[in-house]
Amino acid sequence: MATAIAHPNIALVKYWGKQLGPGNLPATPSLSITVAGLATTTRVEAAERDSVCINGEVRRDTKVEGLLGAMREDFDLPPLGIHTRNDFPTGAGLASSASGFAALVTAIDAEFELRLSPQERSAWARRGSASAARSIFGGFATLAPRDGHWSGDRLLAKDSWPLELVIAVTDETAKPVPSSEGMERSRATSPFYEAWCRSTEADFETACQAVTKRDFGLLSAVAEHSCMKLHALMLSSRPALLYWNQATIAAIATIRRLQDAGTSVFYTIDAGPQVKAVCAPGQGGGVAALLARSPGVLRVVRGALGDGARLANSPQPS
Ligand code: 2P0
Repeated sequence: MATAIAHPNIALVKYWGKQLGPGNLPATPSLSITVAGLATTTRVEAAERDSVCINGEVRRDTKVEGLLGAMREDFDLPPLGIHTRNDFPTGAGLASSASGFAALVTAIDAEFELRLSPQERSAWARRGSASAARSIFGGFATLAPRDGHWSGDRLLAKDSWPLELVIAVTDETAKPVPSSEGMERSRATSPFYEAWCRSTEADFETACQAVTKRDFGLLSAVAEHSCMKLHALMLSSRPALLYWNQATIAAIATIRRLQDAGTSVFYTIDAGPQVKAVCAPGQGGGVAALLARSPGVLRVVRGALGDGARLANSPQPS
């Protein structure tokens, strides 16, 4: 049996919306940071029938079933017993599906000696959950069209720009509307959807330049803009998607106060009420202390940039 570890990632230029047709292809390019400090560990083994056990609970998981069905068209895989554990809340806007599918594909690759390249593992992980394509890679990762097809790639190694992260957890329960359903709702109903897709391509180019140049001010501006546009898109869907709570808004205000005081920090928020503060190297301690006292914050989790998905006993992260 093979055991793999993967971390969630946090998008700084967001993915929200799929292309019509097969392959789970996003409608927009995205850029993320992979986050150490939160992890999914997944073990796979040949079994009598397929089964999925998440945090000790046996579940039916249609996304896992879809991925295994697609992989079996290309590879001779036996029925699989899949055991996965998250050391953070599942389905609460902390990207558990990203780390989950990155770990699952990495474990399957090792157990059945498929000899997939990181890009191939990323493409399979994308079939399970598009954001998972980015968690194959450590540091700064992208999922974007390249040479005529969609590809996950590493943009910059984690040690080249060791940003810090503080996650303000404001609600540990699972989100009311899953991301796949929410983004389809936005595609089908928001009058802003086309503008979102168009403008995200420009945001992606700007953010890639900001990361390459390690320009924190430019990255802050484009990442906060992408985040706010995502939530405007969600709010303009029918029925409206509102993932925030009062503590989310209070945490944004706390981060704005820090910015006004000269701290290099910006916020981003996904399909959930947690606020993620991205900090320049050395700024995480002060940001964590203030966010921990922000009204309604249950706890803060500090993180650094993490490695890509890898085997549990592998000394060399990919
Ligand atoms: C992202 N999110 O780029 C965006 C920002 C949430 C908000 O990717 O349908 O779980 O499995 O491909 O990847 C969440 O969506 O969706 C997500 P599927 P996924 O991180």
